Amino acid sequence: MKGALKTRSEERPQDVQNEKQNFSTVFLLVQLVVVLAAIGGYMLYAKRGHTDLQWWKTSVIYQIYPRSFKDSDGDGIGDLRGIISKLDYFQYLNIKAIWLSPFYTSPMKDFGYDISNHTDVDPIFGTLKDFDDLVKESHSRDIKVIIDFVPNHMSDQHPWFQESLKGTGKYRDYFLWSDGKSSFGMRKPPNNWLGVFSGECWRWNEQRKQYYYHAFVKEQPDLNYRNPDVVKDMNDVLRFWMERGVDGIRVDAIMKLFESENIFQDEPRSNRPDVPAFQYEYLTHIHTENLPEIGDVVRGWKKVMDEYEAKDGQSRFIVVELYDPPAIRNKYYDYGAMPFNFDLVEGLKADCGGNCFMEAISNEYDNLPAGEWPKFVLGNHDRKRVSKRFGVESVNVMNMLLLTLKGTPTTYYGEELGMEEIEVSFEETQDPWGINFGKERYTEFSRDPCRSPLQWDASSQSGFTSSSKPWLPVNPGYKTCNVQVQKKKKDSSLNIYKSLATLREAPAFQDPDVQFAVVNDNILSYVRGTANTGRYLVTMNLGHDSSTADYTNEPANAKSGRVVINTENFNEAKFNVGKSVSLSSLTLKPGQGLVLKL
Ligand code: TEU
Repeated sequence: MKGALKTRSEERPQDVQNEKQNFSTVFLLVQLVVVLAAIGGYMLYAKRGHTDLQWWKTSVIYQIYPRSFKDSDGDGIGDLRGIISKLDYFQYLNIKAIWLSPFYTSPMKDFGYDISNHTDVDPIFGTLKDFDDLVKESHSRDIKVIIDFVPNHMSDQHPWFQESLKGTGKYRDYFLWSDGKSSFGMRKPPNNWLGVFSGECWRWNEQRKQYYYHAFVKEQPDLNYRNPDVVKDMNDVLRFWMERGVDGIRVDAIMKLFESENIFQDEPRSNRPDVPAFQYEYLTHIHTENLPEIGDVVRGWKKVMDEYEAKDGQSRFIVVELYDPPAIRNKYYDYGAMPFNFDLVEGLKADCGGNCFMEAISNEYDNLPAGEWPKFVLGNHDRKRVSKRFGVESVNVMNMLLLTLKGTPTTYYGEELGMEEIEVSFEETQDPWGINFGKERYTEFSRDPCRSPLQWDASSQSGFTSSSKPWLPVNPGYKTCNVQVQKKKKDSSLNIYKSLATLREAPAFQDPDVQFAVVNDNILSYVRGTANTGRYLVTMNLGHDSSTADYTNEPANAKSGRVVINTENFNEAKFNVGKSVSLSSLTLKPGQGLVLKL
């Protein structure tokens, strides 16, 4: 054995040479392994943090209300060509998904949510060719296109309803028809249900000599989903748009899809104080909202979309619209759709500050079914704008909140500029919901004020249209609040939004959970990210008083942080981007917010 071992002196030069070579080979191999491990680790990290999430998790969804976005032909109403002409705007903002409110053929009694042909574009908005171009142009810019799908009702001018009026043939039971009931010899609707926009929801039709049910305006009869042909035909509508390359759908008014089979049942009173008997909230909607039968229909849509996903491997997205708490809305995850979360749009207590916002946000996270993805919305075409609800001075901090939370954010057009609402007199009000409530109360309900044209520049009608009369007036403040002006100003709402939307793509703001830090009546703060992704502290004063706090403990666990984004309203150079800020005693005034790299 001994002889088998060689001492150093016994080694021949060739052996030494071999050993040297072996050593350098091993060294090279080790180096290679280290480099490969680093690449692998990085890929894994990148994958975990970002790339394996579907596009609808990583992107902001930007809602376009086509009437108000950009008019290309001078009729005062926005259109598809107008949108195409502005697609670069989304690239500027780093927005990767747009949702278009209805652009289909419509008599416009509810501004496009009353569809008379589901498979064509209304001439006001353009043509199918324009839509195809919009999809093509968007995709070439890496922007996904989500369309509004309106399954619950349609226009009374739709051929299916016109056929149904005859009372015979295939379309006879496509809608909810009833003889009503007789009370003291008088004909009456079958029940006490109310329309969502308030008032009656049963309308007598002389031709058919029956009542039909309409959850919204009388020109929007509800479809009857207990008829399998309706289900099938609406699936085909979906296929039509999937064939044209759309990436997702936002489903309108999902909660109203079914009504109790026995329509001779009244809904009970809600006993909510100060609600008059004709107002929708007067009743509790046990026969007309969120019936379990909706599940199978939504699953059917998911199946249709899965067919397309299977073809090209591209994830398709379904988000459904309902204003309900997690216990109700989260059922829609089981059906294959993401339910909108409107907790930040309505239901926040007056004077909501840090604690109260945390409660609203936790309501989403804590109730999320395992494996499902959270989401947040700040506004839409049915609700008051952020500047109206939280104050003009809070626009930036609210965008900071929306874009730094974990979950898919939806931004309503113009919120990136902090657009303000317009004033519309009762005489000029166009929205049927407002009109229903009369001169006394129309401002509570009218949606016209949040639908004014997007303010592009300081030229006539804010560059929205060449017409002298846009369909709704442009906000008189457009000369200073517009895209062109804000693009040039480094710390404008627009550029803060752009920075936030860009930062949001960092792995720290994707998968890692929100870890709440200092939270009090004013401050809401949280840490995003891990040691792997890099960590950020987001802190915002959402209350009414100045607040000084120590952030150095867990989860920030740092003495200072470097400012990455601020809300611009600081007037103190120490909060400028790039500055290091001490976390032991940090003061924020109402409306101020910071994103700090730890
Ligand atoms: O809205 C559905 C709808 O009724 C909610 O906005 C409503 O405020 C809530 O359910 C009341 O509790 C959708 C569209 O977003 C809206 O623009 C249409 O007018 C409506 O459907 C009818 O299509």
